[in-house]
Parts: sequence; structure tokens; C-alpha cells
Amino acid sequence: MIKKTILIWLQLCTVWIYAQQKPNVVFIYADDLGYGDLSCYGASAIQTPNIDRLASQGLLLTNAHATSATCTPSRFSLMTGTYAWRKTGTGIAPGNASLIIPQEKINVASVFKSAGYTSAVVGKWHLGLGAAGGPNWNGEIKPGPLELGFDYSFIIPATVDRVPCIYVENHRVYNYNAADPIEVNYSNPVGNNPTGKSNPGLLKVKPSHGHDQTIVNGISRIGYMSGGKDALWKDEEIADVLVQKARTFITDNKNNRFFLFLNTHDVHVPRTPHERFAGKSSMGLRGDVILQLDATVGAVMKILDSLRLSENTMVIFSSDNGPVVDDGYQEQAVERLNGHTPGGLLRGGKYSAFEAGTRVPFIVRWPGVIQPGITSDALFSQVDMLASFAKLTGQQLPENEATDSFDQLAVLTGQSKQNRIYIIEHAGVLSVVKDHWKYIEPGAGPAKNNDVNIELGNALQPQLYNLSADIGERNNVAGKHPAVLKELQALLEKIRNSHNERKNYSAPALRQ
Ligand code: NG6
Ligand code: CA
Repeated sequence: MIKKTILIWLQLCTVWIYAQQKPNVVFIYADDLGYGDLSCYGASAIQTPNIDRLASQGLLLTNAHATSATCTPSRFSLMTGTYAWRKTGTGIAPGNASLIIPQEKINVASVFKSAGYTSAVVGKWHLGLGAAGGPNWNGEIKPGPLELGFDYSFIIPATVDRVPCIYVENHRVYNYNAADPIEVNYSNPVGNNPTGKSNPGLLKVKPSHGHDQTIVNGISRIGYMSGGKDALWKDEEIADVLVQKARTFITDNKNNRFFLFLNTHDVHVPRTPHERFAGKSSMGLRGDVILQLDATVGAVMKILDSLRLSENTMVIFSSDNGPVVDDGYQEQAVERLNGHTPGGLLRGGKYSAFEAGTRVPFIVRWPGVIQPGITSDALFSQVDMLASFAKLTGQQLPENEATDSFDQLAVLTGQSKQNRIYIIEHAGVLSVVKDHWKYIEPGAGPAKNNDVNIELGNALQPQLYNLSADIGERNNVAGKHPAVLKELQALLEKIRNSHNERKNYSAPALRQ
């Protein structure tokens, strides 16, 4: 009884402390960065001193997962606290897609807004813009981040390998010139711009697969565009531009509580490092942009330090999906890997149901609250960011909102190392991980994506792996452990068919 009272009291204290402190939050979200790409996760062919320092001052998670093995569904789940695979139209979005996040539901931005934060999204978006029919690039571009609850947005609409190659600031194309209207088309060529297919001689980097449509800055992209000459980004400057926008936002809001969602283009293709980083790694362009990403993290830490904000700012660093080496351009990324393994010991990569598809670096620093230099192997999924942010900002989530998201703030602050009861990984097929077991449902898709040279994890048979003995998922033990297989199959079906996962699990049952 006394023990129980003390426990309740302690929990109340923790809630009270969080409610009092309400830190700023800076979430740096990298693109396609693998579990083995950072020196703090064991890479030796590359050094990432700034990200390592972030980890040594905070918490490093070894079993944290993006929700999907590609960008759009992963970001959708993170933003909404609901799995993308429950909803159609959440696959990799073209650059002229309409906004895929429902405005009437709670999302990460609206959680911070209702807690009184000022918030911004800077960098890659890839969640669509505009109403049905897509965005009007020559007018007001909405709905978008501002309609979801962000106070400021400066975004790359889709990906850097997709048109339009322009930034959107709030509701407008940045540096827009009405005399040179922008047209975007994903089916047919528009305007007179050369394409990679018709004019390969104009390219500074050739595609290896796809990516042969409109040429912008000597790089052919996915999709066609014309116009917008003054607004085109310069690929080599993107990382610096995003840091600059982050700096302005943080500085302007140094006296407010703020949330900054900083989405880097690095280390996605095309890889075009600034000359400060070009040739500076021992593994070519992919290594160079990892150094550039590390410098972005260092720059953000410096901004926070210079404004004396580091103490009361929770900095989170992670990636949207696992690594890919050649994702469509002849960048010599494969030839120059130099022994480096972007997925560490994990099998697969981006697009894959194997662990490298979703298990990603995940670091949290919050001085004074998180002990420096701790590592946790707690099972964690990014779908839980929303409910954890709600808890962090002292809010109770309505029962019917963000229904796949569980509060895992205690894991994110290193106060608990207990596993989430299960996580779901999504790569076309679904997998469920519970404790050290992983079940991958059968899939009829190809076993391998030969373009990117990644095993997708698809098999016609059920797969079961014991991750504690076999992190590389080499031995399918489905036949040896029929009871475990049956349990995980039933669990996956239950989750798939459930309408409200959070409601299904009462708080004490959440962790084992
Ligand atoms: C794929 C692209 C790949 C990348 C990916 C999205 C081709 C052949 N491949 O369709 O290059 O853009 O989409 O990556 O076009 S993600 O990280 O945004 O999900
Ligand atoms: Ca990605």
C-alpha cells in the first residue's frame, strides 16, 4: 500500500515537473540515414563528432524505429500518431500531391500549438500541399503546414530529386516571380526545359534508374517543371539555407517556448555537398553529406548555446527510414563505400521489411533531465512521438485522437528502459516486434529491389526471427517456434483490425 502510494506520488511529481519545465523542442529529422552511419552507432569509416557529442550529453536508443521504410508513410505516422498503412494515399508522394494529413485531427504541430508553443517546420516536407487537385504554385499554397498548426514553414515540398525545385515559405513559393510562372506535371513534359532523357549531355550527374525528367541545376529529377527560374534552389546550398532559417526562427523565438521540426535533405539523393564538405570524407558523396548533416547538428547546438537555450531545450535527432546507397544517381556511392556498412549489422535497408528498413539512430538531449551518456535498448517507435509530446507539454490526449500513439516520454527521457509492448514495422508488408521476436508477414512482392540492391524481406512464407540471437535476421525460425509464430500472427491481425490501439491497452499494461 505504502509502496503504491509512493509510486503514485512519484508519478504525479514527474508529471508536475514536466508541466513546469515544458522545454523548447528541436527535432532534427534526417533523411535516409542508416543505423550504422554514425560513429556513435559504431561506424569507423566516418566520424560524426557533433552528433556523437549530442549522444554523449544525452540518451542514445539502440532499438528505435521509424514507422515505415520510406519517407512519406513514415512522416505521416510521426505527424499524426496513426499508422500510414491504415489509410490509402500515404505512399511516397509526388511533388504535386495534395496535403495528405487530415486537418480536423490532432497532429504534432497542433499538440504544440495547444500548449502555447510557437512552432516551425523547416526543410523536407513530402506530405503534400494544397486541397484536392494539388497545390497552386503561382498563388496561395494551402492547406499545408500552417493549417496543421505550425506558425512558420520553410519547406522543400517533396524531395530534392522531385520537382518543383523550389522552397515554399508559408503560403508562397520563396523568391517567386510572377513574370515566370511555375508549372509542374508528373505525367507529361511542360515548357521547354531539357530532360535527362533527351539531353544527357547536359547532366553533371547521370541517373542510374529513374530520375531522367526535367533538368534543374544540371541534375535531372522525377517529374517535369517549367518556369520559376528565380525561385530555384541551389542544391549545394540547401543545408546552409535550412540552418539559416532555423537560426532565424530560434533567435526570433528565444523568449517564447518553441518547437522546431528541422528536416534535413541530407543524406537523400541527389547528394550535392557544399564545397566545404565535398571530398572531405573517405567515401565519396554519401560520406560527404553525412559530414554535412553532422555539421547541421553542430550548427544547431551552437545556436542554442549562443542564446543560452541549451539547458531548457530537448534536442531530438533521428531518421525517417533506413539507408540506401545508390537511390537513382551515378554518384559512385557503391564503389566508394570503403567498407562502410550503412545499416550496421542489420539486414536490408530503405524499402525493406528487414531491420535496417526502420531501425534508425535516435538521440535525445535535455540537460538536467536526461542523464548524459546513457544508452537504452528499449523498443521505441516514432508513432509515439505525438502522445509523448502531449505528455511533455502537460496535455491529455482525447481518446479518439492519434489512436496508435502511446506516451513513451519516460523512455525518451531515459527514465524507463522498458519495452513498448510491441512495435509495427511497415515496408509494404507489416512486421510486428514483441520483446526479441520479430514476425514478418508473407508478401508476394519481389525478394530484392535490384535497382538499389536491397533485400526487401518479402517471402511467400511467414518469417520469424529471434533478434536477440540473430540481429541480422539470417535464420527464419518460424518452423521451430510455432507457438510464438501463432501469437505474433494473432497480435498483428488484432492491431491491423483495431480502431483504437491506445484504448486497447490500458496504461499499466503498456509496458511489460
Ligand atoms: C523512389 C525514388 C527514390 C527516392 C524515393 C523516395 C525512383 C526510381 N526512386 O521512387 O530515388 O526518391 O522514391 O525516397 O524514382 S523517400 O526517402 O522520400 O521515401
Ligand atoms: Ca527518406
